[in-house]
This record gives sequence, C-alpha cells and structure tokens, in this order.
Amino acid sequence: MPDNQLLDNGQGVIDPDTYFETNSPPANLNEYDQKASEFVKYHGARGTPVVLITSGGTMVPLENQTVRFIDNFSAGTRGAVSAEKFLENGYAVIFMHRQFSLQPYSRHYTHSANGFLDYMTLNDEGKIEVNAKYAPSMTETLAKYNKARNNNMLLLVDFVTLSDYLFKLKSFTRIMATLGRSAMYYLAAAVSDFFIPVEKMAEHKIQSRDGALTLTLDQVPKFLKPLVSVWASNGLIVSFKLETDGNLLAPKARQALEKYGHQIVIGNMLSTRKRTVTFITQDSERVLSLDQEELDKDVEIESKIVPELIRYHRAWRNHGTLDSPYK
Ligand code: 9Z3
Repeated sequence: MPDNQLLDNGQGVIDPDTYFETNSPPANLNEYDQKASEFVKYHGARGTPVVLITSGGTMVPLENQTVRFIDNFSAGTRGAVSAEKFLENGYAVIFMHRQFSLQPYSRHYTHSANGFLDYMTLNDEGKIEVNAKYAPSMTETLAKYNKARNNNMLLLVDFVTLSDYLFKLKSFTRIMATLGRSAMYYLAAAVSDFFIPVEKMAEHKIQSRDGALTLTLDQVPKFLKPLVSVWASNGLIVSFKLETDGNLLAPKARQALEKYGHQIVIGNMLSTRKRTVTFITQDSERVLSLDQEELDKDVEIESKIVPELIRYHRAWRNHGTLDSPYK
C-alpha cells in the first residue's frame, strides 16, 4: 500500500459479525474469558448482582506496527468512581478499563499531582513507611480495596485498542447473560466511531516524505444493537452519550435509546460531565446535578448516579420494568 494513502471503502458500514470475522481477537481473550466465567459463576450461585463497567477511551491504530494512533477522550473517572459506589452497594464489578486509565481505589494515588514516591518516607531505621500525612486516608482506601479483592468482588480487565475492547465486550456480555436480569451493563467507555480496517492499514510507520497525510476512516459497526438484542438481552443496559453541543445532547441520547431499544441512556456534556448528567428512559427525562455546596465538599456525581441506577435495577430484577418513582 502506498504511504499516506489509506484507501476509502465508500459509505458502507460493515455489520458486527463481519467485524469479528475479519479481525483477530486479543491474545489474552481466553485467559480473561475464563476469569470472567468463574467470577460470574461464583456470584450467580450467591445471587449477587454483577455490573460490567466499561471505562476509559479506545485507541485506533493508524499503522499495523503502531507508532501513531487516534484516541478517544476519557480519563476513566466516571467508571472508576462508579465501580467504588457499586461495590459499596454490594455489587460485584467487572471493571473493563483502558490500560493505565483510572482504577477504583488506586485512582486516589496513581494520577494525583504527587508522584508515587511522595507517598513514602524512610523512617529513622531506613525502612520505608507511608508518609504520616497520607496514612489515614490511605489506610481507609486500602481496606476498602482489600475487602473488594479478598471477597472476590472486583475483577480488573484492561483493553487498549478498539478491537481489543469490542472482542472483550462481546465475550463478557455473553458470559454475563447467564445471570439474566441480575446483570447490569454500565457502558461508560468512550468508544471510537471511526477506525481503519486491518486490510487497509499501513504495515509500517507512515512516512512524512510524501507531504500532508489524508486519512479516511471507516465507520465502526453499531455494536449496541447486537449487545442489546442478542448478547445481553435480559440485563439492565445503561449507555452514556457524550456531546459537546448542548442542543444535541437530549435528542441524540433519545435517538440512541430508540435505535437500540435498551433501558437507559445517560447524557453528559464534556465540559460539565462532573456536575450534571441527564437520565433518559423510554418515558422519562431527569437531570441529576451537584449544587455548589456539594461541589465545595468534593461530592462526586457518581454518588447520585449509582444509587439511582440501583433503584432502577431493583425494579428490573423484580419484574422486568423500570417503574422508577421519578417517572
Ligand atoms: C461518557 O460519556 C463518559 O461519561 C465520559 C466520562 C467518557 C464523558 P471520564 O472518563 O469521562 O470521567 O473522563 N462515555 C460514553 C462516551 C461515548 O463514547 N459514547 C458513545 C457516544 O456518545 C456511545 S457508546 O456516541
């Protein structure tokens, strides 16, 4: 293939089945499938509700031997904070996240202004200790993390590329389908709408000697469709809709709900996502926000989102409808 010329495939969008037939699964898929199956079986036997959280952005390579790529924005805050809230409410969590994005509990330390070593100190005997300033909150966080891990409540799975994400999403939703209505799918990952199919991708690093680079990206097949109707048909499915134009948010979120037929879309704007979201169901629309006092106290909006979803899920588990008090 000539450098700098990524061929256009016209307007056609391939269907999800074709995507899986023409792309190779990630090397660690079997290993994670096995872990997820055991996790789901364990909690299925105990009647524990399980939530699959997707978190972080997907990466789309421009070259097969990847030097350059396109990324979707997401720090992973929504997913990581939500995981903590679900765990606090007795849910088992499969946390499928972009590698090196925020993780529940660790997030308090890994991506802070401090470097990792700033949390440590050497005592008089030259032994390493947690700096006294951070010890109380770290002890509390570590206890929660250990509780989740020791009780087998948290399974961590990472992904990097779009393809990695899609194969794992399909596989885990199918594994979780055995839980029926006790499963919840919380799709907060920022997933690319565009990609370069393998057969059109440059093998080697695209060279700059030919001047400007023109890229043509294909549309990613609409995976929510088979996810809702086939892979995860009985669970409660919650997807997120991200927009930057406020006029588009509610109509696009409702359009997604109608197109895919799942239960809840949570709309959020890039600039205000940490303080306001809109819950959209077939017959309701409701804004959840943090007021100034809550913002001043560093309340996280996920502490409102997750209990609201748990209420919906309770109704869903009991009789397969949402019947929220907020209809
Ligand atoms: C979201 O909208 C998430 O809430 C954010 C969270 C990515 C904004 P952070 O990780 O941000 O806390 O920094 N996720 C869904 C984004 C997305 O790609 N949605 C697709 C769309 O909008 C539908 S699946 O078309």
